[in-house]
Amino acid sequence: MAPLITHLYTADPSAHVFEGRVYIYPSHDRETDIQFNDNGDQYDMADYHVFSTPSLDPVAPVTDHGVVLRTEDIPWVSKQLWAPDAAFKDGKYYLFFPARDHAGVFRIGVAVGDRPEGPFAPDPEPIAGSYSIDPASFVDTDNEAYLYFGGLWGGQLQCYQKGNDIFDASWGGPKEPSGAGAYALGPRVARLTPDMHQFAEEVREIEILAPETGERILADDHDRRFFEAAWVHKRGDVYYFSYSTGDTHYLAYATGSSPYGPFTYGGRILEPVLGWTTHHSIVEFEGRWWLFHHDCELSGGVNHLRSVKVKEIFYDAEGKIVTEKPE
Ligand code: FUB
Repeated sequence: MAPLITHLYTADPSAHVFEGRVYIYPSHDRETDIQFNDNGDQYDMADYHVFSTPSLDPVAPVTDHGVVLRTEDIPWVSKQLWAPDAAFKDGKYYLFFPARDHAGVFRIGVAVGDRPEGPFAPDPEPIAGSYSIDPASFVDTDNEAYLYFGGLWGGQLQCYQKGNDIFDASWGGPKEPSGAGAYALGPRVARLTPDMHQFAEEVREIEILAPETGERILADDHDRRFFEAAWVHKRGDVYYFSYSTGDTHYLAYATGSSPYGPFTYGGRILEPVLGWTTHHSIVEFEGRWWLFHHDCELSGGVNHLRSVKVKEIFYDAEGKIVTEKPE
């Protein structure tokens, strides 16, 4: 399967259907001299482009709407514009993005625009109480909006084990809980205020349960534990929470009956692609379901130079997602 975008490296695609077109909000990967490490310092992105296409079958030429936000536009950001997402609510478009602040701590920002392709004007401060990476917004059918986030290792989620507002720098770097009986850290969620600029409540930890025990997935269960790349979609009354397992390189999902979870592990969506990271979104377009993801084929396997792809996904009669192989 060919990459959707070949004139730039793009990753972490968040896809949404706005005004009858599919809009893609990816990270913009770039070359760097920074030494590769497990903290992800080589993912040194500095701006965002927005892309769109009117058709997925076949994929019509993808339009690059150009740069919509850059590091120097955002007063609180020092570096690393990582995986973004977008939302539409009450006539406005919102771009959510993680980045390191001037103390080197990841926070999540919001920018607002009148059009899906931007431009987006950022708030001067990050969302109060936000931390870690990979924001994913979800506007429910009742028009309530939620922001999911979190990522291990370089994403710093493990630094908040003592509380939402306590950053423990001793857990910085490629670390996470482990050992007999230790539970995996859960992704985070908070309902957003009606204007989408702040959290409307205390950030909550989401539980992802093992179906065979009904208990939280264990920290050492790296094939199934949450690592990063949260995404939520709803099919009928079922909420699907999907994510990357990080160092085991799967896209996995869990299901529940509330946007807050708990979610019960359901299986894999995509087997490992070429490249260390895997990150995705799932969107319904013209009655079919599509998985946007990335791999490193275009760069010949360079982990931080990724390219966005799309493939159709399918559900079985019980609503389980059929596992796909990379193409
Ligand atoms: O693109 C930078 C980081 O790599 C993202 O935030 C993670 O999800 C991983 O894809």
